Formats: sequence, structure tokens, C-alpha cells
Amino acid sequence: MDLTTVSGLTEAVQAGNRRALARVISHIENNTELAMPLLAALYPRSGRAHIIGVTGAPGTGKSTLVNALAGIYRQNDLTVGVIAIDPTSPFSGGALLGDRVRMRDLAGDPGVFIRSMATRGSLGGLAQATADVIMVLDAAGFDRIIIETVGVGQSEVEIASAAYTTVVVEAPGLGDEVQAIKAGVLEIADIFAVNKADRDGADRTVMALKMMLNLGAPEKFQVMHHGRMLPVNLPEAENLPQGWTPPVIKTVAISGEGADTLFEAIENHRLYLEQSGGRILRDRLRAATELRMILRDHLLKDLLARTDPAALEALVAAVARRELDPYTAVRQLVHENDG
Ligand SMILES: Nc1nc2c(ncn2[C@@H]2O[C@H](COP(=O)(O)OP(=O)(O)OP(=O)(O)O)[C@@H](O)[C@H]2O)c(=O)[nH]1
Ligand SMILES: [Mg+2]
Repeated sequence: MDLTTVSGLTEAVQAGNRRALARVISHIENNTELAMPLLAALYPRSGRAHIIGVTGAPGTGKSTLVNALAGIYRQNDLTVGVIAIDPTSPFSGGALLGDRVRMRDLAGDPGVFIRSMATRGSLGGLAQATADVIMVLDAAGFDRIIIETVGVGQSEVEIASAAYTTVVVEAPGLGDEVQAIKAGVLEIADIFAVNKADRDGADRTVMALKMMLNLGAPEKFQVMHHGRMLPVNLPEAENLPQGWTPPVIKTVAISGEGADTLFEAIENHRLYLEQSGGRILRDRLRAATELRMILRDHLLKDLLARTDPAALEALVAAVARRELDPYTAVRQLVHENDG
């Protein structure tokens, strides 16, 4: 197969060719001329994978947990793609994870594909590149795709919005749970994992989370899941059953304890989404998020390409000198480029 052409690469990716997969991802990350035709060719082949987001504060054990989860998926004959978005992730450094033996098993296993993506470039850029790589892994036939992100900032929420099931990882003694709720964790969590349950305080963290969930009318969050930042009108949202309360699961990622329960919870959530129509709603939300992301990027690039750099510079200077407010400056920019 010719791995230099769009059709050759597309075919090879679908046939499970690893080298082709790595090449396609490089094209996307480097935004080469082949990137867009490749994405266009692969998109219709995607849409089958279940996408799982794993997020939480630094050092809570996300990578170790993802590793344990991937092992369980393999035991269940399901293939797994892992995308780690974090420069400090052990996945990127090539360092071995907690369970060395299992990791070595995963490393040589064609049913697992691990890729890390650096948090470089603009926020929208990374979120978009991540969405593209997820789509490629999906088209390549991976049954489950796990994305690891750190924290719950806006960019992470954007990245996490690509997931159908979001697992928020907490660890005992790592910061104040109330703080985590403020950061918007309740809105995005479908499942909580309280990792490092071999340490003191895990039960307290579990109780605190359960209390928050009772206070927080979770069914409301479930319906608008990821949609809070996305004011789209979706009639489906009104007909959705509201039956999911995020389970709180204790895990010890280094030994794999509790990972099977987490696996079951994820699969239960997947079934819940399918049976309740939630998957269709999330597909609409994902499409809306992605369209907006690409549109924003496209319009900005397009406008900047048509703008005289000197004129832009003059506007920037005028705003800096307070002779012009930024809103008027933008209106001038947009109108000057009309027609
Ligand atoms: N005691 C204990 N340590 C754990 C557990 N899970 C992970 N660790 C350790 O915690 C440290 C961080 O684990 P990682 O898996 O790298 O955590 P992470 O959340 O991916 O970290 P970042 O990606 O840097 O945010 C490592 O030293 C792990 O061995 C656990 O269940 N119990
Ligand atoms: Mg990590």
C-alpha cells in the first residue's frame, strides 16, 4: 500500500496498519496538505468507538489508572486507543508506569495504541487536533478510546467534551473537594474514581463527593452535560430520561484494585447512553462544539489573511493608547473586510 497518498493511507489505517496510523496522526499534528483530505476521507468511517475522558488534578494517578483500565479492556477482547494530553505524562516520557509488567504487555500488544499530545499551540488548536486524532483512531477501528487530560480548565472541558463518558479522578488528601466542585467537576463527571484508596482519607473523599452529588441535582447536569458551555437548542434534551447518578468508585491503580469495577461503570454508562438516547444527544453536542471550533478558527484565519498587517498594527496601537475601544476596533476590522 502506498503510504504517501490519501487513498493509500486511508485504506491502510482501516486495515489496522500501525505505521499508516502514526503517519496520518503526524499529518494532522503538523497540519500538512494531506491533513484535511485525510480527515475528510476517514470521517465517514468513524463513529463506532466509545470515547472515554479521564481527567483530574496532577498526580492523582490518571495514567496508572488508564493503564490498568486498558489491561482490563484487553482481557475483554476490546481494542483500546489512548491519547494522553499532558507533557509530564509517563506515556510521553516513555517511562514505565506503576505496573511494569502489565505496561510491557500493553506495549507489545497490537490491540493497544498509545499516543501523547503536547499542550503546545493555541488552546483551540490542541482541542481540535485531539478531536481529529480521536476520529482517526475511531476510523482505525479501536473499540474504546481513552483521553487523559489534567485538570478541569476551559481547554480541558473542551477536550473532555469529545468524550461520551467522563471519569473524574480524585485522590485523598489532594486539595479540598469543595474546590474541585467549584472548578466544574460535577458538571462533567459521569463517574468518579477515588484513586490511591490504599491511602488514608479515601473514605472521607468518597463521602464528600457523594454528599456533593446529592446536593447538586445531578440529573440536571446529566441532561445538559457538556452543553452548559454550548447554548444550542436541542429538542432531544427534553425527552431524555434522567436516570444516571455518577457512581463513586474507589481504586488503587498501582495494584489494579477497583479497576474492574470502574470498567463496569464505564460500560454501564455506555449502555445507559445508548438506551436513553443520550448518545445521540452527545453526538449532536459534539458536532456542534466541533463545528463552532472549526468555524471560529476558519473565520479568524480568513479575516487575518485579508487584513493589511499595517492596518491591524495601527488599530492595536490605537487601542493601547485608549484612543479606540477594542469593540469598535473589531467592528472596524470586520466591516473594512466586508465585500
Ligand atoms: N499509593 C498509590 N500511588 C499511586 C496510585 N496510583 C498512582 N500512584 C502513584 O502516583 C504517582 C502519579 O501517578 P500517575 O499515574 O503518573 O498520575 P497522573 O495523574 O497521570 O499524573 P499527571 O499526568 O502528571 O497529572 C505515581 O508515582 C504513581 O505510582 C495508587 O492507587 N496508590
Ligand atoms: Mg498522567
